[in-house]
Amino acid sequence: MNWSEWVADGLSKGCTKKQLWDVMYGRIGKEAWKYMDYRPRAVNAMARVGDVSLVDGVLSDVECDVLIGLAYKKGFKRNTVVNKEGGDRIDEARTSEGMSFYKAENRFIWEIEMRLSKITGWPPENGEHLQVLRYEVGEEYKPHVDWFGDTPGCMGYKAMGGQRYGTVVVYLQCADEGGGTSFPLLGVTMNPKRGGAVCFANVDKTGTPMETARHSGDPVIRGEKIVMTLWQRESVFARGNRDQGGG
Ligand SMILES: O=C(O)CCC(=O)C(=O)O
Repeated sequence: MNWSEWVADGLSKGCTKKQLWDVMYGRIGKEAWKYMDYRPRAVNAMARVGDVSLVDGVLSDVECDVLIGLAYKKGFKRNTVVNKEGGDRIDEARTSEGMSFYKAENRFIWEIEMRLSKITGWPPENGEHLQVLRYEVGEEYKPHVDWFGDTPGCMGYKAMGGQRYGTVVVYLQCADEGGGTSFPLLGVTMNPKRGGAVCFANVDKTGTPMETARHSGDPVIRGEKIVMTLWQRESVFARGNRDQGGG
């Protein structure tokens, strides 16, 4: 059996990508990159810049409306970021409001989790709970990274499923002006259509965090922007429904 067959066999038997990577990297070192891209990817991307992909038609108009309706019903509150001690704090860098669904909260949410897993090729059990973010005029999420650093605060988050390997931002409602998702180090702004998504890896092929994954939710100039985000972990994510601060 060659390494490609070995990876396919392992995945079909339920091994995680991390388990396979660890064995293969131990045996053949960096050669392992040839056989396994150890991170989430957008499978049907319309466009790619570096590790950032634009995917159209992830959700229908009706699905966007239903998600917005469910999010309003559960209620929004001011978003936070992770502080050095591991708590969440309100910060002017992130002025949006947000809410979280439980994982597989209902059949509809479960189906969307499955769809995002298929699009990214990353296991659904590694996903954090889906969150909806709402930005009014002037609101934004300044440039930041989603991956966890080595501060004591981040260690607590990392203990529950490891590093944040991938991010998916699905646009449920586009602003009339402004509000794109920008990657300053790549010099690109993604403006998906309603129902489309920006997907990007936060780590390189070896699982090391990348500075190029730094991104922003740009200020809304006109209208209102509503997105749904998914953070995908290195391994199985086990946690309740607490909103998680940005990286
Ligand atoms: O709102 C956006 O465009 C990006 C959201 C974001 O940066 C995040 O949730 O990490």
